[in-house]
Amino acid sequence: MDDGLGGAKLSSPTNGANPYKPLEIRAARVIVTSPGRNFVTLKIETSEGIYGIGDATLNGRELSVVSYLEDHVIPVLIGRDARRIEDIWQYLYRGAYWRRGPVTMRAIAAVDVALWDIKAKALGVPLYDLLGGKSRDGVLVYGHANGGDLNETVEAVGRYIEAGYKAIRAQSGVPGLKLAYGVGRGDLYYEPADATLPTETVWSTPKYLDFLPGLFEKLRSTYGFEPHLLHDAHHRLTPIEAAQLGKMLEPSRLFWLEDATPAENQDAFKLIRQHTTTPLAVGEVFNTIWDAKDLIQNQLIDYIRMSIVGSGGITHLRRVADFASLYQVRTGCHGATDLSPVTMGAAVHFDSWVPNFGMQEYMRHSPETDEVFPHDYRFENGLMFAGDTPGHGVDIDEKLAAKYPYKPKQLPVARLEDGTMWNW
Ligand code: CS2
Ligand code: MG
Repeated sequence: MDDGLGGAKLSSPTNGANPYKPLEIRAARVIVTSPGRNFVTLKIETSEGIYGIGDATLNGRELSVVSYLEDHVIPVLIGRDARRIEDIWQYLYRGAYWRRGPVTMRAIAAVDVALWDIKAKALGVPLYDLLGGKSRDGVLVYGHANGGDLNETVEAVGRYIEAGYKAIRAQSGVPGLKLAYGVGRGDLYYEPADATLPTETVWSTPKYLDFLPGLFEKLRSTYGFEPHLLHDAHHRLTPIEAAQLGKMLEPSRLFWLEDATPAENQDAFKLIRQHTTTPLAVGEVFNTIWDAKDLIQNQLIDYIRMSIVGSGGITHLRRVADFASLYQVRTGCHGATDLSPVTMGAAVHFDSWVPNFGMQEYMRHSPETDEVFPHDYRFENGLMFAGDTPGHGVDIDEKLAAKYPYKPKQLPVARLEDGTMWNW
């Protein structure tokens, strides 16, 4: 039937019955739990009884996001149609007036991921299908090998290779430095936020630069060039020191050198690029596309490490990934233990879809954490696989979560040997 205005009436597969009814947001609450470490989770419930959950954990500053959600976001969510993800995203971003930043963008991320979870559940599909379907079956992940010294670290990398990992990040204690970044208890778990007040660590770049190239030479001579090797300089170097390190590591052909220098001044990476071809990854502390725009546009990095929880959710990270793909920059999402299984679940769906996928960080959560957050993603032979449960495939056991009350913990700080405050 033609109404003469060109709006042809198409026959619908469900004969007009719209399975996809308005989903009014009826309630939302924040769940704080500490099964091994602190996590903040937002649960949104709708009129059709369909609920969604999103991660809002900001390591060492958790309660700031709890307040942002409870005092400022949840009151404006109630009554809205959960299907309108984009409008709610814009409402929370533009409507905040005070844009960006780790607290605001984590609060927005929690709402966003919960809404994508709800929409996928309402349509009965796994999240990757909503994003455009799988571009790959399994996503390449890297694990964290670390040791108190060179030999311990080399052995730890060996254990990861035996466990089927194809990519391993290697972090080691540095001779002459008591507490180096990335060195923790045992192989699988490392939680930096380990004390109620920040642990003071001492850093020396000269000691680190003397030691680190030797570690990767040893790793390559021991395991060859097949395993992908990664390293996190954790924002500790000046641009020229980062250039020196990148150059010294070139023969070891790293998959990436991460956070070589703080990136507030994105142009700082020009100096590094001038001197080395070691691939560069950055972005875990970024919150919006603006933190990365110049780095990507000027081809100053190879991997963008922004995460779903850190950068306003799937809605915003999709934009970052699409922008990065124009410059052949690939994703390398942050996935440390302080990003909850909810973020890991959503990330594996995102990674299964995103065309310019590079690598996913996978720092295992503790058994207690996995129990509180049942999930259907699985690790097999160096790859992570998304499940097919409708939604992002992660849930929260609220009764169990209540057994683990919040424990105030802060991230360490770093000072140079002369006492100067430095980057942890
Ligand atoms: C690190 C993180 O995994 C990484 O790449 O940079 O472990 C980081 O130190 C923590 O997420 C901080 O909370
Ligand atoms: Mg890092």
